[in-house]
Parts: sequence; C-alpha cells; structure tokens
Amino acid sequence: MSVIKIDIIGAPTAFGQPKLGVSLGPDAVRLCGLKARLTALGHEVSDKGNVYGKYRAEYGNHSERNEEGLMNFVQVKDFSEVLANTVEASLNDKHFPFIVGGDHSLSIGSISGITKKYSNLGVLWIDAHGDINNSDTSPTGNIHGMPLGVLLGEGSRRLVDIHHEGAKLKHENIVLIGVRDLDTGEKAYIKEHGIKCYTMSDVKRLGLDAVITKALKHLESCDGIHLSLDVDSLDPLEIQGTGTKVDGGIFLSDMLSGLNILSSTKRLVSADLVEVNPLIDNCNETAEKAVILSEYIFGQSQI
Ligand code: NNH
Ligand code: MN
Ligand code: MN
Ligand code: MN
Repeated sequence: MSVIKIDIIGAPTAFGQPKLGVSLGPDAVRLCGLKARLTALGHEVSDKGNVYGKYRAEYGNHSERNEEGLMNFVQVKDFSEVLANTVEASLNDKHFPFIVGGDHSLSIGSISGITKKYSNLGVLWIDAHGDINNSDTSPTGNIHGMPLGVLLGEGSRRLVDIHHEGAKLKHENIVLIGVRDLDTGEKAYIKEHGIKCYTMSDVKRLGLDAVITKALKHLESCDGIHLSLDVDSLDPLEIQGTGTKVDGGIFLSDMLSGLNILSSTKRLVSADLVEVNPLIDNCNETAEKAVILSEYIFGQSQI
C-alpha cells in the first residue's frame, strides 16, 4: 500500500445549521483514535488541529436570516475563507487534506481551497440530502443545505465569490450518492442541469459498489477526486449522532465496501467527513463509526 501524507484538519463549524454540538465533531472523532489508527495503516499523519475563524459556535448559534435569506452568513463566510487557505496550504505541501467537521457548510471552504489546485475537480457527494440549494431555493436558510449550489455559482454572490471569484465546480463533475430527502427546488435543479444522481433507490437496486464504480467512470476526465461524506448518508439504525437523520439509508458494511473500491483507485486527492454531532449521539458511536469510515477511505482492507 502506498503511503499517504494525511493532514487532519478539524473544522469545528456549526453555523451552517441550527443545532449545537456539531462543532464538537472533530474532537469526538479524535478521541476515538483517528490519528493513531490512520498511522497504523502505514500513512504519515499530521493533526493540524482545529481551524477557527473570528466566531465561536459555542456562544450561540441562532441568527436572523439576512436580506438574502441566509442564516449566519457572516460567520460562514469568515470560516470558509480561513478553511480554504488552510486546505490550500496542505495541498501546496503535497499532503492529502482530510477535513473533519463540523457541519456541511465547511465544504464551501474546503472545496474552494482544493479547486485552486485542481481546476477540473470531480466530487463524490455521499449524503441523504442534495445540499444543492442556494439562497433563492433554500426552504430553511441553513447554509449546510447549500454548499454544492454555492460551489456551482448559484445564489448569493457574496457566498459564491469566497476565496476566488465565481463557480468552483462544473455540473458534469459532481455525483450525488444515497440521496433520499431532496427539496423541490433541488429536484428541479438536478434535472435542469443533468447532474448525475444515484438516489437511495438506485443504491438499493444496483448496490453501492456498482454505483461507486459508475460514478468513478463518470468522473474519468477529472484531474482529481474529492470525497464529501456526510454521516447522515448512513442508516439511522446505525448512527444517532447527526443533526438531520433520514430513514432508509446506507448500512456501514455496504459503505465500507464502496469506500474500499474508491480508495483502491488512488484517485482521491482530498476528503471531507461531516455532520458528526456528539451531543445527540449514543456514547460517541457515530464518531467511532466515522473513524472506521476514515480507515476505509485511506485503504483499510479486511485482510
Ligand atoms: N435540504 C435541507 C436544507 O436545505 C436539509 C439539509 N440538511 C443536511 N444536509 N443535513 O446534508 O435545509
Ligand atoms: Mn511534508
Ligand atoms: Mn450534507
Ligand atoms: Mn445530509
């Protein structure tokens, strides 16, 4: 197995959604031995600590929607800029940025940093949700439901222009996997732009291994692949510690097999692991499972 220089980057933001606790996700995952367990696989792992902007989620997470309908806009923008710079620095060192969240709004920052280096980045978005709303379509104003919309250049210019101006991703370079709770505007957007989308029904019918294989084929011409893994893609029978659970999800054993296929291609250049919330968890089991997912992202196999 080849050695990967992994930078663990904690991204303790909670401003993309209303529940307290998701900012503790990175430390909950660390306490399950993330660094040691990735090191045991033979990788060179460095824990870069947590990234902080000017604001701390612990001081309260409620705000009014701004004039564009966005919750906590100022905090999300500030955090995204800092995270983008950190991620870009990791790639400049020729390391693999592994961003542990934190709510999914963090992907605005991480992917903005990554696309400075990879201008034709492919993204595998494994999630119960589409996260492809924007300031015009979002029913909630929660920015964790918008990162793909923002990265595709939709809605609020002030969010779209974070780190570098304009859209960061191309519609044809995104694959959604495991979705089962799309908003009306998201469904319309996915259809209109022909975005590749494997719903949970597709995953059931084809199997996750086949879906991942097809997704990789779809992203064949990309210069790198980023995995954005929302733990709410997993079935709530197996994980409790995440803010927006949706029944009928992916089981851990299937996910591990899919990640095994993905990691063996060696095409991944970066990854996000998001939405672990230890305050609503059952004895930190979601963080423990997040570490198992991490092991498979980085090439753990059963023999
Ligand atoms: N689609 C909803 C929204 O935009 C929920 C998004 N929640 C998530 N996304 N957890 O992964 O607000
Ligand atoms: Mn180095
Ligand atoms: Mn998400
Ligand atoms: Mn989700």
